Amino acid sequence: MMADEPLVPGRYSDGATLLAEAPPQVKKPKMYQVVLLNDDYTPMEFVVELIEKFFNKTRETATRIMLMIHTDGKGVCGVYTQDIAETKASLVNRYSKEHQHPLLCEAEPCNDDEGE
Ligand code: TYC
Repeated sequence: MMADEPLVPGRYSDGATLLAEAPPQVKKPKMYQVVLLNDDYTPMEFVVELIEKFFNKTRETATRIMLMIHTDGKGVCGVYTQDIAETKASLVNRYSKEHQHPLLCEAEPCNDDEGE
């Protein structure tokens, strides 16, 4: 690299390449909400225990979420990064199947401009 060339990223006449500094990686990850869907068959007690077990909620919070799903059709049990949300949803679906309940769990992207 020649002394009188400005120190900017690019190719220099001597064949040297100066790379630009990477921009800081400070973007917030996109978040995903894990929702449970209502159905007519899964017992309320099973849903409450499942929410306590997989989403680390107290019995009171789990009961409130379960009743919200029961009346509104679905409800958010937790918000996580994509990997964790999708893993939780499949673990919950496997657990429900193992117990012969039709309960369905999904991971869906959060609305970005909510709560900002
Ligand atoms: N609707 C169910 C019942 O009356 C209870 C239930 C709640 C099922 C939440 C699923 O995600 C659910 N037994």
